[in-house]
Formats: sequence, C-alpha cells, structure tokens
Amino acid sequence: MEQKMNDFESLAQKAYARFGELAKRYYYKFKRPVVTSGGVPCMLFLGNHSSGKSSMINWLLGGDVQDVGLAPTDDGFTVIVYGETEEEVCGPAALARLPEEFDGLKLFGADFLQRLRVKVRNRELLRSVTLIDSPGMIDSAAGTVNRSYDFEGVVRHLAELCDMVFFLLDPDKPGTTGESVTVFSRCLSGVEFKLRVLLNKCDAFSSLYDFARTYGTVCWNLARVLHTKDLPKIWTVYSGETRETANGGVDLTDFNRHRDEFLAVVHDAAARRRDNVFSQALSDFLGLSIRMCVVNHASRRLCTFRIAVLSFCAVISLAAGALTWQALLSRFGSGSVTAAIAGVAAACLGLAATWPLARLAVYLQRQRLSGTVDATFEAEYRSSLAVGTSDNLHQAWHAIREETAQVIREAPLRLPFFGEFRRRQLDSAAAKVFASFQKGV
Ligand SMILES: Nc1nc2c(ncn2[C@@H]2O[C@H](COP(=O)(O)OP(=O)(O)OP(=O)(O)O)[C@@H](O)[C@H]2O)c(=O)[nH]1
Ligand SMILES: [Mg+2]
Repeated sequence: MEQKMNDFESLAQKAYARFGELAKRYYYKFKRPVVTSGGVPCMLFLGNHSSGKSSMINWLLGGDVQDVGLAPTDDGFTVIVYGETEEEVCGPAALARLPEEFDGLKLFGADFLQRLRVKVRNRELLRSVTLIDSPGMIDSAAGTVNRSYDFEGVVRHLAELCDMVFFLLDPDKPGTTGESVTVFSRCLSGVEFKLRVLLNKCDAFSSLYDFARTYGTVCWNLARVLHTKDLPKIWTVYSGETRETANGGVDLTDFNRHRDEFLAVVHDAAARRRDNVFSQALSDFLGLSIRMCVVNHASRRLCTFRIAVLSFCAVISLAAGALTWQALLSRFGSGSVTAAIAGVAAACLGLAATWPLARLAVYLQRQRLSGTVDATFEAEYRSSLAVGTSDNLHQAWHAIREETAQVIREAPLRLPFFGEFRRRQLDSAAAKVFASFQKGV
C-alpha cells in the first residue's frame, strides 16, 4: 500500500516537473508544484492571539515544545518536525531543514525568513505528522496589525501546502479579530475543505448558557465570512489532561468526544495527505488544461486577426507606393530611378503611418477577446458540460477565470507550437495520476 502510495506521489511529482515550464508560459501557478514522495503530512494551526495554538501543540506532543502565555507569545511561524537529535534552526537556514515542498516560502522575503523557525523534536507523533504553529492574529488600533511581510500570502501558501488547517477560537473573543476574519475570507478560500474550526478552552465555560452564547457568536461570524454552503465542522475542545467539570460549569463528557475526534484526525494524517495531493494535483492539471484551451483559442483568433490587420496595412502601403510611383512616372518618364525611390518611400511611409493603427486594433481585439472568455469556455467544453460533469468543470473555471482574462488582455504570449497537442499530453498525464491513485486506494 505504502509502495503504491509512493508510486502515485512520484507520478504526480513527475507530471508537475514535466509541465512546470508549460504552466509558466500560460502564467499558471501550480498550487502544490512539488510533491515529496513519501513526505510527511502537515498540519497548520491558525487563530487569534492567545487562542491556545501553542498549548494545543504541546499537548499533542506531550511536552513543552512551544512557549505559551497570555501576552502575544509567537511572532513567527514554527515548523516542528521529527528528528533523532533535537535542535532548533532560525532564519533562512531553517528553510534548508525542510522538505523541498516548502521552498516556495523563499518568495516571501528576508523579513519573513527571519521569523521562520524549525524545531526538530524526537516525539513519536512527529514521525507521522509535521505541525506548524503560527503567530496569533492581533488587531491594532489602525486596523489589522502591520507586519513587515505578506502575512496573508504566507498563510495562504501554507494552507495550500498543509493537509489540514485548524483554526482556533478563544471563547473570550470568538472570531471578532479583524485579521482572522480577513484570513478566513481571503486566504482560506478554495481550501475550506481542509479547514476545521476548534472552539478552544471549552473547560472555561461557566455555564451552558455561556457555551450556547459563544457557540452562536462563532457560527454567526463564520457564516458572514465563509463562502461555502455549509458551515465547517466546529469542534469544541480544550488542551491538557482530561479535566473535571468546573463548579457550575458544563459537563465535559461530550467535549471529550470531540477531542477524541480531533485526535483521530491528527493521527490519520497520512490518509489526508494522500487525498490532498490527489485532489490538488487533479485541480492543478485541470486548471492548466482549461487555461491552455481558452488561451489557445484566443491566441488563434488573435493570430488570424493580426494577419488580417497586417495584410490590410501592407495593401494600403503598397497602394500608396504604387500610386506615387505611377504619378511620378508620367512626370519623369518610364525607368525613372527617382520615381522608383519615391514609390518605395511612399510605401514605407504608408507602413509607418498604419503601424500604430494596427497595434491599436490588436490591443482592442485583445480587450474584446478577454471579455468573451466565458463564451469561449462554454463553447470549447460544450460536450463535457452536456454529459453532466459540469460542477467540477465550472468550479475549476471560476477559480482561474479572472486570471485567464487578464492573461489574454495584457500578458506577452509566447505559447508553444502545437499548444493543443501539449494540452492532450497534459490530460493524459493527469489521467495516469488518477489511475495510479485509484490503484493505491
Ligand atoms: N482554560 C484553558 N486555558 C488554556 C487552554 N489552552 C491554552 N490556555 C491558556 O491560554 C493562554 C494562551 O495560550 P497559548 O498556547 O500561548 O496561545 P497561542 O494561541 O499560542 O498564543 P500566541 O502565540 O500569542 O498567538 C495560556 O495562558 C494558556 O494557559 C485550554 O484548553 N483551557
Ligand atoms: Mg503561541
């Protein structure tokens, strides 16, 4: 089974490597461009400041790995990985200690890398899962707190890379932090399927009424920012040893069940990684295939349009040259060199005069084509849409629609010859990845 799993991962990785260059030509960004064969699943802990992320990680690992405290404690991201010898690496060197999948973090610059830390710990759980602790989200008086690096970008990148994202909320401030709302609505869109909300510190509820009020507030806040039909699963949990019900507090038995569910998910991380690599690879390849199809279509039409415009310019210039030559022939007599030179000059002038007009026409045509991307998509995928696979296709299209229109409108296109042939190659590689995944299930 594990061997088959590795086969599937290495096949996906080969496909990513093979079509990486092609994706660049179409300005398409793979979400998970590197798949480390046999890699360890990853879990990201996000949440408000003091929501208990580090305490939860400590509890999972059965020891003090992260600092905890009431004041904002973590100001950077900490990746906790398995290793026989315990050590801690900070800054750019930390990236070198992580699998290749994390290389994309380089793009977030030196300020971010200064706040990246890798802790190597000899804990059993880390053999099967890598945990990532994040800085708590805080609001400053002027809005969200100013960070010297692209915090949202890093969260999005890590959320795409990780196999599970836990968002911890504190009963004291259930989802009111502006930065966390932004993270929910912007960074986590498209990866909601990995998201689990943990309403933490439930041992601190003073009564059932207190719990109900907090739970209601959390649902209310989430419903306003998440663009999914259903609410994500919310687990009411607490970290630390099983506790007795506080005086007048809520019976913790049901919460312990939630905790067990949460623990089961953490321990079953390998299965999640397999599903995530698979669904991300398929969505990456499908997205690229649609992007290629629509851009190829636009580029063919643009090419025909260019030929028509250039032919028009050439005819105008040649006509100007011929008329000038004719007019001067009657004055200087046949065989006149002056008439010939004047004719050529007139043709060149005609070309120079029509050139800006040709460029303007091509520019306007690109604007027009970018406005018709939906119609192009519908026309190109007419047969697939008719046989009922439309939900998946529509979803994939909506994820890349805006960017595709922008590519057609503005980007310099250096598309490969035989673009459609390359697209078929991509589709068949994706089908192989699919088949290999099914064999491993
Ligand atoms: N009652 C209770 N308190 C908790 C629980 N988890 C964490 N705490 C307390 O909450 C405070 C903050 O915990 P941390 O783990 O440092 O929170 P954090 O989210 O890592 O905070 P930052 O790193 O600052 O973002 C600490 O005083 C913990 O003792 C819990 O399950 N129940
Ligand atoms: Mg912390």
